[in-house]
This record gives sequence, structure tokens and C-alpha cells, in this order.
Amino acid sequence: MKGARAGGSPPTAPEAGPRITLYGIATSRAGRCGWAPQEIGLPYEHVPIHFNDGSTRTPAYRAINPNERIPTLVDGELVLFESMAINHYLADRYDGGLRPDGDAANARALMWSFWGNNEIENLLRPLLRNRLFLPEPDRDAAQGALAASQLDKPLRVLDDALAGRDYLLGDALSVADLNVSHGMFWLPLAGVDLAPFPRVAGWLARLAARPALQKTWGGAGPVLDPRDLRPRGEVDPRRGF
Ligand SMILES: N[C@@H](CCC(=O)N[C@@H](CS)C(=O)NCC(=O)O)C(=O)O
Repeated sequence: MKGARAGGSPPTAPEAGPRITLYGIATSRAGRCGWAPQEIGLPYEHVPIHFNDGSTRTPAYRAINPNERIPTLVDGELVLFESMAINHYLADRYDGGLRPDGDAANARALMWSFWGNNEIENLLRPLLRNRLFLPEPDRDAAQGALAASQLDKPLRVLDDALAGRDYLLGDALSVADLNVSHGMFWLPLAGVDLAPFPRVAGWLARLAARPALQKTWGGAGPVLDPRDLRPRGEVDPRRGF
């Protein structure tokens, strides 16, 4: 049986209105957590707070996310931060086709999520800050170029992993695809040429065409919000996207 849950209780959809609340704008890492319930068909309340306008620094928000970062997901008594962990929870609890099929597949999905965090997102941060998210005078071109060149290796790994398959775990979409791909839709906007990685480009195009993702973007791709761009001096360099 695909994706039977070890814990036993059947996945349930809320009966009266959404019981899930997701904090964070869609073009941040919160976007991957909005994408998951859209795929699942799970209603949720969206509180689109931004990471750059002080909304993450209020006492009320700190009480649910002491990191002062987005996203945070609240499902009844459960409060979670870390976007990829949130998506694994949603897949496990509500499935909707995102739950990996069995222990080995689940382990591979977790492997890809940890990999995405360590090998891709750690590089996306300097890349996107210095090519998109900082105002032009504040960008460090050398840092952006270094991050772009360091992406070659993980992009090669991903391209090879996608040989003969449409999605990371095989023929079917899973939470692993949402987690690894989400920040990567910015790559072409940040000047990263995906032509040497045609399977990655095809996989991203396949995912970008999904109505569930387009709903979270509110269009065909991610769009910068003016609040994303804040001058040096106004932003703690350790914080932000
Ligand atoms: N690993 C965390 C990273 C969360 C994170 O850094 N979010 C950014 C927005 S994409 C943020 O809230 N930054 C605000 C800040 O650092 O002050 C996750 O995946 O949820």
C-alpha cells in the first residue's frame, strides 16, 4: 500500500474550515510549505508576513518561531518551523500523493531534503542576495559568481539523479521534489544557465507547470516583492533571505 503511515491514525482533512495556519510570504521558503497543501488539496489559512519588514520580530510571532524566520506552520497544537520538515510532516500526515511509498522511499526523500538544504540552499543564499535580493549598489559580484560556480557540482549530481526518471523518487511526484526544487526556480533569474543540466531544466519546467505551485506564486513564476530589497545598513547581513 502506498505510503501507509506507521503511526496508524488515518490522515484526515479538516471538517470545518482550515485548521492549518502557514506564516510567511510565498516567495520565501514559506512558498514550498504553501505548495504542499495546494498539491494535497488541504485548506489552510495563509498569513503572508514578510521576512524584511519586522513582522517576524513581534512577541506574538517569536512565541511560535523564536528564530524570527519564516515559515512557521501551526496545525492544532503542533507548531513547526523549518520549511522542509514542515513539508515532510504534511506529506506524512495528509499524503495527497506527496508521501513517499514505504520506508526506503521515505529515507530517500529525507536524503534529498537534507541534500537540498546543504548542497543547494546554502549556495542559493549568497547567489540570490548578490544577484537579486540586495539593491544593486550593495551586491558583491564576486560572491555571487563564486556561489554560481559552486552550484555546478550539485547541479551535476541532480542532473545525473534525474536520468530516466521524471521525479526524484521515480515516476511520481513526492515531497522531495517540492523541497529540493523550490528555491531553484530563481536560478535563471539569477543568471544561472541550466543548459548544461537539461534534466534539471526539464524537471523544473515540469514542476513549474503544476497548477498547485502556480497558485502559491499567484502566476507562472516567482516575483520579487519590493520589501525583498533593503539597502545595506538596514539589514543585518546575517539575516534576510
Ligand atoms: N532553514 C530555514 C530557513 C528559514 C529562513 O531563513 N527564512 C528566511 C526567509 S526565506 C527568513 O525568514 N529570514 C528572516 C531573517 O533571517 O531575519 C527553513 O527552511 O525554514
